[in-house]
Amino acid sequence: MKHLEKFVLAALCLGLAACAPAAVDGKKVALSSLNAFADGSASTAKGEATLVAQTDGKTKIIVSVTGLTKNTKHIGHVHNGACAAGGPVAIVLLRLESDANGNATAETTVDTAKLTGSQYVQYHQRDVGADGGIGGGIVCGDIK
Ligand SMILES: [Cu+2]
Repeated sequence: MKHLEKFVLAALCLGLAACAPAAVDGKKVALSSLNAFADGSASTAKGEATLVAQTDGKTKIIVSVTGLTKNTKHIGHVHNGACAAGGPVAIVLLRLESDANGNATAETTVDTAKLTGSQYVQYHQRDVGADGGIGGGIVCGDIK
């Protein structure tokens, strides 16, 4: 019985794009500059997000960004939709904290089932402030 259940599950996974680990594992998302930094200057941030399947079935999203203002904090999300059109938050990512050279990395382990449909990775002008504001996006990439 156990074997049959496993076989059925495997067969279902082969037929469904939503069986996500195989679908997103190894995917690389190019992150391009978007809009302006919090000080109003044009964003020079760019980088990459890499999606890596974990042994527990979750997915690690590894974000690496250069060109940030030094020593700044930025909250990020996976949003539903596309960079060009925007869309609601699907997953909150760990913040980027830039070093003295404007480089930052962040690794967030997420529920793979939440990575579905048209989505994009975006980081914002600021960390979440006392007013809850985070500003517009400064770097963005569609997950394709
Ligand atoms: Cu966001």
